[in-house]
Formats: sequence, structure tokens, C-alpha cells
Amino acid sequence: MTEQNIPKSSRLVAVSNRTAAGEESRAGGLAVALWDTLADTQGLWIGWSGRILDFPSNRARRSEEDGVEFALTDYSRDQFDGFYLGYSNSVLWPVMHNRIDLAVFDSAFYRFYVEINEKFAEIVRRQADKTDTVWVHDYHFLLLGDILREEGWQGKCGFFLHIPFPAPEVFRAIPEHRKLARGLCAYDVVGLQCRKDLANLAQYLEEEFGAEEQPDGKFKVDGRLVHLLHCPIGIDSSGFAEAATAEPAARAATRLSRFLGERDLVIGVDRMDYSKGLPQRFEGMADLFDRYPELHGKISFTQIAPPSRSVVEEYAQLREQLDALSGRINGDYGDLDWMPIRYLARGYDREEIAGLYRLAKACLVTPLQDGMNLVAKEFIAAQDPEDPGVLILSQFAGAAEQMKEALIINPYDSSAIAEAVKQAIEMPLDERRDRWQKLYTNIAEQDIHWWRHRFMTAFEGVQA
Ligand code: ADQ
Repeated sequence: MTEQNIPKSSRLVAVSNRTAAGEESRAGGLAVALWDTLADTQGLWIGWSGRILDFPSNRARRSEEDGVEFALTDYSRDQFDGFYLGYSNSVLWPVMHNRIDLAVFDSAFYRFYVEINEKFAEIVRRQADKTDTVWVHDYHFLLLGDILREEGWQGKCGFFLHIPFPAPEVFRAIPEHRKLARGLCAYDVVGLQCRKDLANLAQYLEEEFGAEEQPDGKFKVDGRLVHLLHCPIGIDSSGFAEAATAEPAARAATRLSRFLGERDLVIGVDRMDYSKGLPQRFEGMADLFDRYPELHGKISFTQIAPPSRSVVEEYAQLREQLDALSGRINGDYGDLDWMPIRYLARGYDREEIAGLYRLAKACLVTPLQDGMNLVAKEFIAAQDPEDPGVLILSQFAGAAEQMKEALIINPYDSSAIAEAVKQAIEMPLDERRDRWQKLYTNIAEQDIHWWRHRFMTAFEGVQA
């Protein structure tokens, strides 16, 4: 598969809240996925500048980095609070992750959500034309396509949802659920991480709008056709594997080894977010030390979790909870020369993390709900094929659909976590190699480039 899927005349216009503008943000998944196509098609990336101003303009500022054009816009404090912290992260994020209990349904938030979606639609209309392929990312912009269509936009426009689409009755908890879903149907292609998400969205559209599935798998909603596409995101697996043996990785691994001594490393790497199941994971490790005193002093668990969106109350609470739990576990089980759990509330460079993954005997990826989870894939890519570590993966991560050779566990069950860690630490080399080989083959085949091509191919046949 080649770039032929995007007609040469068609420029890619990507829209996401955060972009890869600035060197340091270019290492991540989306940037790797989109950069080449953007550069090859003289493409444009539209997003938030990261700045909050008293009187932000409705326009975007253009800049250029290594062949990729950016159009970045600013938010006001009210827009940031209402659109980003409010509707996006206190309504959509919790509900889509099955946490209706954490949602804050404040009607003022929705007004800012509409305002920012309108602002971005206006920027797209100014900066793009009908021959461009517009690819919108994530839950911040569910309405953007619909606003564009209302204003007469006829160009190709697709959307990828990075987070889960929940069961219909959960989605219905959002007061504006019908408007949001109608908004989604204005896109030509809607990409979803896993089959469960697709089934949930299809069921919702059938029940709510009488959507009809067509022989080609597209859905007809109010006379428009929308293609729901199963399109699991991947990583740059070969790039990550290389990074894991490079100098910064080795240096980070050496630093951690000094602390570990002969002990086996169990690692966790997550943004600090309530969807990631961190307290349950810590309890699982406590359960392990409770059940198996013979493992005391033999295993060290290191959790890396930089705070995210720290202004939102739930995140501050989570931070306190983790501080208390790790203190308790070290107090209960630790010894003069052994700290059972280390919890580092900061981020590390991607290259360093690759080295830490490679050093680990096991990786705990135990979200309570996750669109995909790239850490699971990165851990596998970073392993030494001759002596690979073992992935312990939540059944509720989108990645579990593809990564069946991991030890799949229920993240709410601390005894299951404890037993899986023991099994991982004691797993014979043959079995570790066998599981790893199958997992690696899968993530190498369905990598980030495969993902982008799969999405772009779905545009073929869409009439602009
Ligand atoms: P996230 O919820 O951010 O992404 P994830 O898929 O795990 O979750 O990606 C996190 C990325 O950040 C990984 O590349 C990881 O290496 C990095 N990272 C995590 N903790 C870090 C740390 N402490 N220091 C440095 N880097 C760290 C959303 C969805 C996911 C979906 C992705 C992509 O919630 O389900 O997989 O988008 O679609």
C-alpha cells in the first residue's frame, strides 16, 4: 500500500486539539502517523496553540515546520474551562469511559463546546477547500463535521475516535447525546478503535435514528451514508524497537538497574488518569506480597505516572490516593533494603521509557476502560526477542482485542493481578518467547502506518 490512496491533488488537513507543533511533541503516535502524509501533500495541521489569551482571535496563525504547515488558534480562559476542562474532560471523557458518576453535567459547558467546534469549522473553511481530505481527531470535535456540512461544505471529511464508544444506554446519559451522534453522522468515515466500539455506535444509531446498514457495511442515517470503520491504532513498532536499544534507553535502564540490584522489575507507565486503573493495580501488587511472602525482596514494582489535567478535581484526588497507597504498601511490606513499590509522578522521554520497558520482566497495563492503550504495544516492541518480558493486559483495553497472547486479566480483581504477576515472573523462557513472537508479529503488521492507510483507503469511493 502506498500514498496512492490519497489522490495526489488531495491535501491532507488534520484537525486535533493538540498538534505536533514544536520539536518535543513530534515523537508521539499521531505525529508519526500523519507527518509523512502531511509533508508529502503540503498538508496542514489545525489545532490549539496551547495558549490562553484574554481576547483570542477567531482566526488561526500559520507557521511551518519541516514541510508541514500549522494553523494554530488560541482559547480564552472561559473557552479553555468550558470546552476543554468542562465538556471535553468532565462530560465526554468520563461518560465515554463508563464513569457517569464522575461526569459534571453543567449546561454552560456545552455552549463552549459548540463555540469551539464552530471556531474550528470556520478555520477549516478558511484554510481548506473542497479538494482537500479533512481528518478530524477525537472527542473534542464530534460536532465539527456537522457544522461544516450545515455551512455547505462538500469536501471529504473523516473522523477518528481515540477513546471508547460506550454502550448506548451509557452514551444516553449525556444530555446532548442526540446532537453529538448526529454530528458524527455528518462525517463520511468514522474510525473506531475496536469492534465493541463499532457495535455500540451502530446499535445506538439504529435505536435512536433508525439507521440502516447497507450491503457495503455503511450506515444510512437521515439520507446520508456514514462508513463506520474498525481501525485499531498502532505504533511505530520498528522505530520503537530501535529506540529500545539506543543510547538514551540503555542509560535509563542502567540508572534503574542500580536501584534494582538482582530484583525483577515489574513496570507500569500511564498518564495519571482514573481510567487507567492505578489504585486497583497498586492493590493487586499489595495482594501479591500478601499471598507470597517468598517474593518479598525479589520483585520491585515501578509505576511512572505524570499528573495530567491536574486542575480537574478528580485528578488531584487520584494523586492523593496513589500517594497514600504506595506509602501504605511500602510501610507494610518494605524492608531496610527493599522498597516494594516506587511511584514516580513525572514523565520521561520516549527513548528512556523504551529502555525501562526492555529491562522489565513484566508490564502491568490494567485500565478499567481504554480506547486502545499504546503502552501495551510499546512494551512488546521494546523487548529483547531472546529474553522477552511478559505483558499483563486488562480485558477492558481496546488492545486486548488484538493482543490475545498477553496475560489477560480483569483489572477490578486484585487477586487476578497478583496471580498474573506471579505467573509472568515464573514463566518459562520458551513460553515467553512464543507469546512475544505472536504479539510482535501482530503489532508490526498492524502498525501506525497500516492504521493511517486503512483510514485513508476508506475515503476511496467517497464522492467529494
Ligand atoms: P492515552 O489515554 O494518552 O491516549 P495511551 O494509548 O496509553 O493513552 O498513550 C499514552 C502515550 O503516552 C504512550 O505513547 C506512552 O508511552 C506515553 N506515556 C504514558 N505515560 C508516560 C510517562 N509517564 N512518561 C512519558 N510518556 C508517557 C488516547 C486513548 C488511548 C489510545 C490513544 C491513541 O485514551 O486509548 O490508545 O489515545 O489512540
